[in-house]
Amino acid sequence: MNKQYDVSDIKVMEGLEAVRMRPGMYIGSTGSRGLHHMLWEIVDNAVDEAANGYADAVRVTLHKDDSVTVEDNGRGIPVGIHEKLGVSGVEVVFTQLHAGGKFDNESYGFSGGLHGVGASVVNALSEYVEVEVCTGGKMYRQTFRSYEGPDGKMVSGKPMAPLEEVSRVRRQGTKITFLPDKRVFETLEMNFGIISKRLRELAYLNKGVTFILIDEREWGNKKEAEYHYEGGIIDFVRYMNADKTPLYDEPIYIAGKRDDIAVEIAIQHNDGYTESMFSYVNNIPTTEGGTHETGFKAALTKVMNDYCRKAGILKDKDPSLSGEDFREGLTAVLSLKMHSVQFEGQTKTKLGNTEARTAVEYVLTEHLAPYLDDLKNADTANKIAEKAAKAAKVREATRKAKNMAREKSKLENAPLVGKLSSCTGRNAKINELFIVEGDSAGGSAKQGRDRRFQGILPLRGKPLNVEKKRLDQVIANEEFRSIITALGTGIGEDFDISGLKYDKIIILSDADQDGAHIRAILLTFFFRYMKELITDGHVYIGLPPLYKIQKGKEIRYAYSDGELAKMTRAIGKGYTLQRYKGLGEMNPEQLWETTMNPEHRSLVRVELEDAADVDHIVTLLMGDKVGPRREYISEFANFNKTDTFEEKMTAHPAAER
Ligand code: TTJ
Repeated sequence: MNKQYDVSDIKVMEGLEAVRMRPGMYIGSTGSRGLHHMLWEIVDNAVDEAANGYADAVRVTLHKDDSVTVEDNGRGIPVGIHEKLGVSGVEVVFTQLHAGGKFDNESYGFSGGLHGVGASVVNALSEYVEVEVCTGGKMYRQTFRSYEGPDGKMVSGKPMAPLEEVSRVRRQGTKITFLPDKRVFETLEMNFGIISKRLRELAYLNKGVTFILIDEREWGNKKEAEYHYEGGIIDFVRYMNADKTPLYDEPIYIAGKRDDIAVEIAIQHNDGYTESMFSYVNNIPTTEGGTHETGFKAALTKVMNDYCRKAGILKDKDPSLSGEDFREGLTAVLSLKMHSVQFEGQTKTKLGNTEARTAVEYVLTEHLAPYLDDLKNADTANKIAEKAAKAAKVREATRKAKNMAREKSKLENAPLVGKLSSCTGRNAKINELFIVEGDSAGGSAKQGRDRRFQGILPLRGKPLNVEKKRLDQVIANEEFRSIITALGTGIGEDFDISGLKYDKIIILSDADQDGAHIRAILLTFFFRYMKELITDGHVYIGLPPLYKIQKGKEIRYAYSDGELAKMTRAIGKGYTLQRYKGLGEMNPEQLWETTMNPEHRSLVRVELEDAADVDHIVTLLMGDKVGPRREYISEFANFNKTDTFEEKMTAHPAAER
């Protein structure tokens, strides 16, 4: 080790220690979200390499000791000595804040604006990181560690030695293994479902790249998933329409570039009424939409209206169709790759760059207009146009009906709130509304509640699945009408949060499949028609206990299997155990004590991402066809394809040189 190395070493350490002092600032939280964020930081680097065409496989392995390995078959992190810093590129990437991963911006192409904090942050928050780079026929290795120094101060992400050449190899790529530090994170348990879902999404967004997830944490129960889509977002759109009836067989696919912004669009209408738009920028979901979605909508409306006039579906005297009409039953994926991304909005998932709007408008117009004019696409074009024309007619009829209903309700002046038991207090800032599954649980809730501030609305059976319905049909549904009336906000375009009569809307459903389904339907309803309730944090899920443990006079409740195991261990022998199959099995006092009393209950606040996720999953689980549902359920099943990855790791053309 030379002097220079020591000097830069000290400077670097200060940076990483700052990350340790305030982990939340760099990865959001030290809970499960933050833990997964660590993985995404590393995965993003491998995906960048693949997105730029230098790698075609990315593999994630979850190990028994809670460490995680991420590997790709790309060019490898640079191993040469950095001119100014005097250490290898690998060391720079893992020890320099901000430089992490974005070591050489020129050669990096597009990378995510939000996720760019990178590898050095992961290093700072890991007990150890082992880096293996294969490039130019050689394998290199370096290890970093975090530990308590002799003075009691934490040393973070310190290189144990400079990058070392270890052997000769033929393949190329980068392999990172890291163990998140248990002194930083509340949990080290990564979630197979969350990771596989994200890897599948990445596979759709990066066509041709194979993503593999291996979970070897459980003895004798190795789980694997592999995702690879030659069609990319075309396959994504097909998949999302898989349990619906598409209006035409081939999705419309458009790709183009403008002002250094790469735009990719896939579109397919189904015979339903809802619009499902999934937009991404640099592989990051833009849940709140933004300029690119605005550009998409504007261009789609313009191009389609032009077509309708040309094709004679609209006559000169007819008014143009609205954007909504063309988006009825539309499933679309919009994916942008661009530099200097600006995210806005409450959850920083809304694209703000104005040039993105122009780019999408340009690319869509440029490609969609000739596509529609092409005679071999006439059938598709006409189906879209005719569906929109019909949607416009229905919209007009709905408007009339709504006006009539409004007039009528004004006349009668008697809001219908069927089975709602309101609370006596009038303070909307503290009042709570429990939406309860089933009449019997509803009855218990009514008796058990604190009527001063808790209102109860029981739901009979399953509410209407809003996924397949138009707004007027949703409004006509009795269950939803009582929810809408109880809340006092109106719905859809008429939604006005200032009318909200409750601070918390708490969904109480059974801890079984049906309960989950009902919860998903309600969340989808709120997501689609009262989104602000969710973004403003008014929607909660109540968690009833799963078990009652009684020993003598002492009664305790367990809310998870883990908690049950802990409790029964602590209690010892001679207890009785009751498993609650539904809310209805609890008497009013028990329901109050365990689930409704603000001092003891646990609630989960629903965040926009959760609701958007539900939208994803709901689309999947609620359709009429059985095929795709089965696919979803067996998605996590085993299939042995590891060897293909080894093949890919060595067979990539760039590897042979
Ligand atoms: C940078 O520009 C020169 C050629 O190599 C580029 C590079 O760094 N490629 C690269 C980085 N491939 N894979 C990575 C990478 C992979 C993982 C899993 C983690 C990290 C931090 C980087």
